[in-house]
Amino acid sequence: MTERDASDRPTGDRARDRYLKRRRFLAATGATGVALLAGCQGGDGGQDTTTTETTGTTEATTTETTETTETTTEPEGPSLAEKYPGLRILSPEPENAEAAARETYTDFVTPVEEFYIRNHYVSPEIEESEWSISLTGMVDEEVDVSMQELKEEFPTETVFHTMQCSGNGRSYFEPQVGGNQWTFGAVGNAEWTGTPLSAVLEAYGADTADDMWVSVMGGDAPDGEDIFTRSIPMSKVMDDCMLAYEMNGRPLPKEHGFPVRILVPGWFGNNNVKWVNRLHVMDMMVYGDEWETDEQRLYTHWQQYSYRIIPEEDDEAEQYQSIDIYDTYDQMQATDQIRNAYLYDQLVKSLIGFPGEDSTVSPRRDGTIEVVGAAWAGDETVETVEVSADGGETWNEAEFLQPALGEYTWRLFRYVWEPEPGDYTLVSRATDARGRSQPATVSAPEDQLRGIQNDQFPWNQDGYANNAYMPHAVNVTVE
Ligand SMILES: Nc1nc2c(c(=O)[nH]1)N[C@H]1C(S)=C(S)[C@@H](COP(=O)(O)O)O[C@H]1N2
Ligand SMILES: [Mo]
Repeated sequence: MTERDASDRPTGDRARDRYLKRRRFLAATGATGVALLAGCQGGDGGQDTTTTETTGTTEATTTETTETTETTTEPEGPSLAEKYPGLRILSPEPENAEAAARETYTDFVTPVEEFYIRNHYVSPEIEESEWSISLTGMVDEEVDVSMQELKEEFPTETVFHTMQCSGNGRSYFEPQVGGNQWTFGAVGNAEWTGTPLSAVLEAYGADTADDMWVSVMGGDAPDGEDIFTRSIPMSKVMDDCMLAYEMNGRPLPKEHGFPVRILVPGWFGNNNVKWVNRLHVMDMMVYGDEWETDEQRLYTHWQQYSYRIIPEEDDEAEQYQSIDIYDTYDQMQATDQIRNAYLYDQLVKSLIGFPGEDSTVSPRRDGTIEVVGAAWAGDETVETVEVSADGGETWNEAEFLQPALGEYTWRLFRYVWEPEPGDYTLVSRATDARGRSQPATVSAPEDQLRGIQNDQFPWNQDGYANNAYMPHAVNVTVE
């Protein structure tokens, strides 16, 4: 619980004040907000930001127009905390940060300043004009596709996609597991714009049969490190995957994959490879000798070893060349076919955004309080959300705040609550269109669960995919 106490509002608010002050300062000096947010896209060869000591002020400013006088070795410019005032930073290098306040889950669109960042390696500094994506493998023509070609020669699409890190909620596992201790904040909903991947594959004669895979590789791994690679089944690729270059109507920020990432709508964050530099069309996932060396799991690490549901009793995940069940929940239940589920589409989950953690609230004039939150279900739609004010003993159906805007985006919900003064434990529970609900708790490791059973989410070695509602409860005092 101390994790959450520490992570709610205060730091976010202080950082936001600084951010707003900075924005005002930038406006006064004629710099645009875009320059601050987009940081690394200076039009000329000048990398990242240009630091100018303006006379009469001690504050450095970032502009797109000022001439570069020298190239510094260390990139200057706003710190991670300044750029993302709504985040609680877990590690500055590589950049890992989650939404600091529950309030983030009362807005339909998550502003970039509050959208979590999850990096295994430090974000690379990339010059868009020098970047291209290699298309290799089972294609008629192996080519390098430039960013310009991607943007100008193919159709453009936009989609709302709620993206959650599969490690979100990891800190609530008992006993605790290693890795970043994400609480509730590693999820956000953004509008993403880019080129449908199907258009690029078709243009260059890729084999797009249903049993094929596209292995998507990131350009961020330093020499000698495992390349962030995810194998995505062709049916999903052809359906709706996108090479995204905009987030909420602006170029992708550096930390979110500038200049281009793959978007796998409805699927866990780990599939949404950033800084994409290669797409390999193949008839299986990255697997075996061809993709790893004796010393290193060069391409296989993040697909076959990591991002798997591994109970306590297993040494490591069982590897497969190919699977034909992609739905994560279905994989978790089909343990005779897949011993350790791969983290693909997101499980049904919800979060209360208001009231905040450990807050004191007074009812409105009519004696009611509006409990507001967000619910999502991967590539399924959310059917119902229920709210309990007594820690899950009794439930009340919530209403949706807006019509469904596609199956990949969360829906905000509201429950009008009429409490007496006192202390309460609020929880929310969502159910998807297939009737699957959030389980109550996380199992004990000894139970060796591989799937959701008896209202319990399986404790697993790497702390993935926790969608149990009780660990996400909010304690509030009503005045
Ligand atoms: N190349 C690359 N892509 C990556 C990662 C990474 O470390 N390297 N992290 C992944 C994980 S685990 C998540 S949850 C999402 C996070 O995306 P975001 O930082 O834009 O929120 O990016 C994914 N794509
Ligand atoms: Mo993640």
